Amino acid sequence: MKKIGIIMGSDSDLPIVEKAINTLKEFEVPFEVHVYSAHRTPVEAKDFAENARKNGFGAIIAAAGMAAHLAGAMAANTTLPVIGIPVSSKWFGGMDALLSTVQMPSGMPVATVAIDGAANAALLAIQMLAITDDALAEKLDAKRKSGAETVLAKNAKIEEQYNA
Ligand code: RP5
Repeated sequence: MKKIGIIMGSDSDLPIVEKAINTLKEFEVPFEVHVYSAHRTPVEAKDFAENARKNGFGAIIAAAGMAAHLAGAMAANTTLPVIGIPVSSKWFGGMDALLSTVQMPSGMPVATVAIDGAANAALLAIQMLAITDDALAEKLDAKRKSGAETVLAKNAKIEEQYNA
């Protein structure tokens, strides 16, 4: 199976990124985690993206806050799919990172999830791998089913409380 690369701009992003790590673990999808910054360690960030395909990666998740150029910098140096996680910060609540991540120029796509949406970033990466992996697709189906059952159980509780 291809690996997922998880890159974060700072170790301060880890509490958010852990949601992606835990989701990949749940699905038993192999991954690597690195701290590379588009601004502070641009050489290492570029090197990772340039070599990611030949190093066995299938997609890259890039998490960054503030002037969040990391996902775009990854995309500039690979044709693997890049998923951006805009990480929230205290000043603008993550709107700065959201716009920096999502507003890519034409020809250079970054699939951007919600602010701090790390679990969805992992799920999207897994869905990409599942295009050619039926066992992984079955796991995704099972996860959707259990998610629906959880919501229906909550619905039943609320219906009983208010509609009796
Ligand atoms: C970004 O700046 C990082 O992704 C992080 O979200 C933010 C703040 O970094 P630190 O100052 O906490 O290292 O590059």
